[in-house]
Order: sequence, then C-alpha cells, then structure tokens
Amino acid sequence: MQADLLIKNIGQLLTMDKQGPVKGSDMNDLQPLENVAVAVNNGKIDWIGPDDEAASIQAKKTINAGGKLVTPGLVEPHTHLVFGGSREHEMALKQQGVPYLDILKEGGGILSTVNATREASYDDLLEKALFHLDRMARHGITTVEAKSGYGLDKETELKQLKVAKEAGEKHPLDLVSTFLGAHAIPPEYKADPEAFLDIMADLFDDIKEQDLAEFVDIFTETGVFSVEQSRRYLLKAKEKGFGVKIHADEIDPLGGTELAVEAGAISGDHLAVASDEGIRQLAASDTIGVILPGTSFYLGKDSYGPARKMIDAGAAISISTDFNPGSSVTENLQLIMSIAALKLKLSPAEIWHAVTVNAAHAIGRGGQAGTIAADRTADIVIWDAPNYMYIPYHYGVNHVNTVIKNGNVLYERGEIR
Ligand code: IZC
Ligand code: ZN
Repeated sequence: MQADLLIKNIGQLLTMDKQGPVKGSDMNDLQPLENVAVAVNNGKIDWIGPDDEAASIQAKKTINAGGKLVTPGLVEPHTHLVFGGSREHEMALKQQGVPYLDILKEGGGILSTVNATREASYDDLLEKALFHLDRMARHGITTVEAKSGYGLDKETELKQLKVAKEAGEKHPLDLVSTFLGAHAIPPEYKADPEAFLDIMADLFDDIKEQDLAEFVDIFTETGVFSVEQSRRYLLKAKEKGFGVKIHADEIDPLGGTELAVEAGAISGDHLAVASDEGIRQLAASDTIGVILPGTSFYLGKDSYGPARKMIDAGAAISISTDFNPGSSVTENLQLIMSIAALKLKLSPAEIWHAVTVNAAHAIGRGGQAGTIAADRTADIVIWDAPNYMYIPYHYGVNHVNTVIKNGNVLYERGEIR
C-alpha cells in the first residue's frame, strides 16, 4: 500500500467516530485505540490499523508519533473572529465590579468594538483575522466558526462577512460563517430595536446570494433582544434558508434555551442560566448546547452553568472559547477543556466529544470534521501528551506537537507553514 502521509507509533488514537451528535451518557463512552498507525491519501484518511502493519506501507512522508496521543483536529464552534481594536481598558471596570451589561448600556463593550470595526479597513480586519486563525491552528483547531456582529449597519456587517469569507479562502483552516447582525442595538436605533432588526433582516437576501453566511444568530438578552423579537427574526432567517443559532440565557434567564429548541436551532449557545424546563426540552431535541465556560470565568461568574445537568438529562453538548475581544479573550480551546473539567465537572471523555464530533455537528460539519475514520478529511493533531485525560489536566499551556490539515502538515514543533 502507498500513502501520501503515514503517522506511525501512535500510543493512543481517539477516532471520535460515533454517529453524532453524541448525546447524554454516550458522551462518556470513549474507546481509544492503542499502538496504531494512520495512513492518509489525497487529503483523506485512507487506513487505520495496527502499528505492526505500518512497516509494509510505502509513504511519501512518515511521522513517528513517538507513542503520543493523536486525535481529530479540534473544532471551534463559536467565535467572534473578525473585529477591530481590543477592550483591555475595560479590565479595570470589571475589577471594580461593573457588570458586562452595564458597560454595554453605557456605550462600551460590544459597542466599543463596533466603533473600532466600523473604522477599521477591510485589509486590517483581514490581517487581524488571519493572525487569530494562525493562533487557533497552533492550538490544534482545524475548523472554526466565525460570527459577524460588530458592524450593526449594512455596510460594516457585509464588510465583516466578506473578511471572514476571504480569511477562510486564504487560510488552511476551514471557516464556517454566521451572520450576527442582531448582536446589539446600535445607539441610533436605541428607541426602535424592531426597526433595527428589519434592517438586518433586509441583508438576508444579499448574504445568501453572495454565500456570505450559513447561519443567522441573535443575542437574546436583557437590554438587547427579547425572546419575542428573537423568535420573529429567526423565523424570517429560516424562511430564507439559513440555519439558526442563538446566544441564549447567557446572563439573565429569559427562556432563550426554550426558544432555541422551538426554533429548531442547530445550536443554543451559552445557556449558563438555562431553566430546568429549558434543559429538559434541550435534551429531548436535536439542538446542541454550546457551553462557553471561558466566558463565565472571564466575566467572574460564580456559576459556570448546568452542562452537567444537561448531559445527565440526555442532551448533546459542545464547548467553545467564545473567542471575542470582550467576554472571552483567548484562542486556546485547550484551556477551555480544563475549565470544563474543573468548573462544569465534565469527564475527559465528555470534553473530547464536546470539542470534536459534537462541535462539528453544531456548525453543520458533522460529516466532515471532528472524526478520524476512512474517507474523512485528514485533520489530525499529534499532542505532546501520553493520553487523552492529560490535556484537560495540565492546564493553561499549548500541548500541540503537530497539526495536520487536509493531509498537509500545517504546524510542526513551533513553526507554522
Ligand atoms: O464582544 O462582548 N456575549 N457577545 C455576547 C459577546 C459576548 C461578545 C462581546
Ligand atoms: Zn458569542
């Protein structure tokens, strides 16, 4: 047998090949393969077998994994990738205990990033997005979702979506785009949020025609959009053929989790203060809960949310960085895996399902990303770790040794190619 790439001497391989989304107690069922090898041809996984048989494969390139852990590339299902500026000046306000929604009400927070994004040139936004994608790649992420939502006017929302599209074309990582024009109420529409939502909904046709986003998302929150406004907006998006997502029940429990289920959202995101009824409905639905414990950490919340209850009730859960300049400023999904272990009390097996197969399903890539199996895209990470439990355990650093994207070595011991 011939191969473009052979990875041999794999100590532990996570294939994550259960039919997804993986729900409830199935998330805790993980059977790593030991002492195996993987062969790749034409960017796809071609063969997985015992390491003893690898010697008979003639490969153009061979990587000796040195007995380490090998997994699918991580899938990052919720980021606000494209933005201008940064918000380090808000750290002092946070330390004084000023709540996130109060900063927003005073024209800071999201609205401060909106000003910076409106002012930024297309090229500057693109360069910045590519920089953050590189960092995600170096941390083992091979597929990433990216939201707009820092324009809040037609021109800037389209600018952000076009930047995301070009970033996805230029960068080796796969990018899935979401239109989050309904992220905040811009000051000019403070008195008439409905009129603002109509303007954002006016963009649906353009976005579809130019293939600028697959999903439409809304921030359902106190001082932002109500459940009723969100319902109407998301139904319009569905009529136009978009999949829908919701920033739901992040800070105040408004019933966004229930709305995510009712609207048939592919994911309900945050859900930190979801009600018991919301959890029950989520578990009985096809909607994936995308939990963002890094945001709870960064906003200094006491409670990190009911992910444990959700899995125990039978729901499918994913986790994500929520990478954005305000409420979770990190590209390191490995750090989030540690926070999920320590604060959400998820097991290592549940965490690995959450960042691979379930994350892929949460962004409509269940058939492509998050799994190592024959004919799947060869998105593979070799970790400087002896086993899968080690990654959440040893926190705050980057354990990536080698990242393979579409069968090509993207990053290897310190250098990005
Ligand atoms: O820029 O603060 N929660 N949107 C909803 C965010 C956090 C991003 C931000
Ligand atoms: Zn978000």
